[in-house]
Amino acid sequence: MDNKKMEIIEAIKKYHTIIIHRHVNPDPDALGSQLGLKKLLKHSCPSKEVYAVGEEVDKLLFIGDMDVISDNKYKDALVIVCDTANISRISDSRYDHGDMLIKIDHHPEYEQFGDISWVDPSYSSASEMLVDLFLEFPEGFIMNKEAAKSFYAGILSDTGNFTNGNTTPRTLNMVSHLRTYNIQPERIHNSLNVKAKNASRLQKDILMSFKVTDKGVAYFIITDELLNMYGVDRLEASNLVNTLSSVGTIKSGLSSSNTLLKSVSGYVHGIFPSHRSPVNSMVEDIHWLQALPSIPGRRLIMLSKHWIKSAHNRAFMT
Ligand SMILES: [Mn+2]
Repeated sequence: MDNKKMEIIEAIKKYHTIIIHRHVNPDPDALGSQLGLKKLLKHSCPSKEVYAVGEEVDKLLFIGDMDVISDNKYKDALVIVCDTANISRISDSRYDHGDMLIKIDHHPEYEQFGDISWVDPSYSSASEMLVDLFLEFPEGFIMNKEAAKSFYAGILSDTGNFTNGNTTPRTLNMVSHLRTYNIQPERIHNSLNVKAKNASRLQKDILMSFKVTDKGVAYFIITDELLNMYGVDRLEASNLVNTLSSVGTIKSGLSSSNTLLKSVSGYVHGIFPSHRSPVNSMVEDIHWLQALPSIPGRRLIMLSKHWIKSAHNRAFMT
């Protein structure tokens, strides 16, 4: 039995008030892990006070909404931060006002924080970590349909609908378990993948105008001007990140890839699937694209340079 998992379970059992945070600009895994955890704990331990805090994203409200809580709730509380590699990206700065802090994350360790830190990049998503955690402790923790839906949304999104290389047999086992709660995968998929009219038009522009480097990397730069022109916001644009993933004829061998660059909101996913290393030093300038070694199948969308810069300033990639 993994010690960290045991320590986390003990802490959850011990505290009456549990406040769950995740990263700013939340994606479906940030919200899915945060809200899945909240729903599972509320279902399993109804006497506990469990809260999820942070900004809300209209498009992802189907996963659940946030709690607005006063500062004094943090007194003697356990705070759990999901899916967040570094402190500056935690949504709601009160994360350190509790009595104990736990980090649960699947990104490569960038900044250690928390009294307990469970970081394991072998998981596809923070949602998968939590499903795995509670499956190991069935005596105190019970999944329900609502929690399963949240976790499913997180896993679906972070695995690119189970097409990325981070989809392991364990991932599918977790999903298989979640499916027994009568969730409706098609509804979750549709909710995650619905695109507004303007985003669809931008996507068409990407497909018509993407460029390819001499290393065989397909990319497209979305500038702020382009966003304004199409009337698309950053979150909507971030959902287009897989647009070039089906471009298979740029160079032979491209079809085997699962790599992509997701730079909106400071994310870069899976550029180096074998190392999973942070690429912070590489995003200073657009020219790094030219310097990338030729890895069969790499494709990416680059989004506004401004975001790449801010990702660099945060000096970490997820
Ligand atoms: Mn994640």
